Amino acid sequence: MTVSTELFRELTEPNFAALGRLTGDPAAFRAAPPAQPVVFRGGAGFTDLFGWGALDTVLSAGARRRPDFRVIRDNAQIPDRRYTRSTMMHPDVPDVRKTSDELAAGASLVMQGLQEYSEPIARFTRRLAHDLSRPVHANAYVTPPKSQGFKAHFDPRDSFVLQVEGTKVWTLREPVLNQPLAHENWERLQERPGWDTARLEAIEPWREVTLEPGDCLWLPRGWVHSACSEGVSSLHLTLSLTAWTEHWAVSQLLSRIVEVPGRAAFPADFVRDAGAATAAVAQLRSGLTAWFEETSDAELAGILQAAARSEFAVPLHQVSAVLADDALTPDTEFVVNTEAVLGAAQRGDRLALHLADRVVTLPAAAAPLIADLLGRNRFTLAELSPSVGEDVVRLLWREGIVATATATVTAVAER
Ligand SMILES: O=C(O)CCC(=O)C(=O)O
Repeated sequence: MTVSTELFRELTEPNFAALGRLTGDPAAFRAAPPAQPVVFRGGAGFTDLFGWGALDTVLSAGARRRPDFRVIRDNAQIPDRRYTRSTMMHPDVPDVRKTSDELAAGASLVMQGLQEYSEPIARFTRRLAHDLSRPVHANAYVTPPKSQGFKAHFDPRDSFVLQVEGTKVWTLREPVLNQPLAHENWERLQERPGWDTARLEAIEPWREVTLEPGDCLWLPRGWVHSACSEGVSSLHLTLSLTAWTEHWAVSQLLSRIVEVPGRAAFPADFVRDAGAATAAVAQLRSGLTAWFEETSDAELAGILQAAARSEFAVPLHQVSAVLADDALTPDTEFVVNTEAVLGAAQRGDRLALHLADRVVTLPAAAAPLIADLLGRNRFTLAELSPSVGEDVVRLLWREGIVATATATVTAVAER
């Protein structure tokens, strides 16, 4: 069986479950993300993702360790010992009492990489990543009243800022470095001779915006920003997106291809002798040019697609998919993690589903069934057509493409 283009589209098409919550027109946004900051207002709020209660839980009983969290004051990181304590297991868990004291004195708390340890955020960021075909990283920023954590700076990633609690006034300035690359991180640039952080504060603001709970600010990479809380404490989430830059593509190609010119050593003379260095570079250039000419576009594209997929978060697997295998009944409810499938291709009579961490293959004839399942939010075995083998559902369950509908999974999946 040949899988049709239409079926391939159905297997991988974004359903905009997450991007639709953040922006007005997710399809238009995906096709052409705005080049300037935009505020999307009037959402139903984000406390289902992370709020004061979730913060308390991860800080006090979440077994988090540095650098999952850090405390900032006046643009500088406070030494760890002022807000951490030791346990029998770890030397660097949050000391909630000390952290609270620092916050009361005007410091800000940043929870980093929440997509790794908060289930609602893990699910939402995976969906957003699928909607945009870009991996998503999540931080939470907690700021006491009338305070500011960071001075004006910019980030090398496009971000969504989700105001969860309180209000925050954002001062936005036009980029000083156009479309910064991942390594052109502001904290690193600060260390460059001649780089003056204060000059960012001196730039005339482009706009000042106040974010209220439920508002979402789109902040393209490079835009200079700083934010100040108002009369009450503020909690916001920043979801930042990987940029698939040409710079990224070139470095991936060079690092992933074994046949790329590069095994030969440069002559040691190149360090002190400009002529030897120039000759070595000429040889490298001709090797690289020949290599690029000999390698097909499709081959290079395949390498880049695989490289990109490996940067996405792996599907949220349920260990019960293996341990509770026998407990499956016709009425067991499953939710569908459409976002687990990042790509699909046909290989002979097999259908290959590309996940972040592996490729799952099924008979190509199963493509319509898989497309049908991925189009659902939830299902029970009893609802599926008798032609659907239970073994296929079990395989998808083990791979994290479907999950049994526990209370948390259901609550998040249905928003
Ligand atoms: O809240 C702040 O001080 C700055 C937050 C920030 O830079 C961000 O969310 O990207």
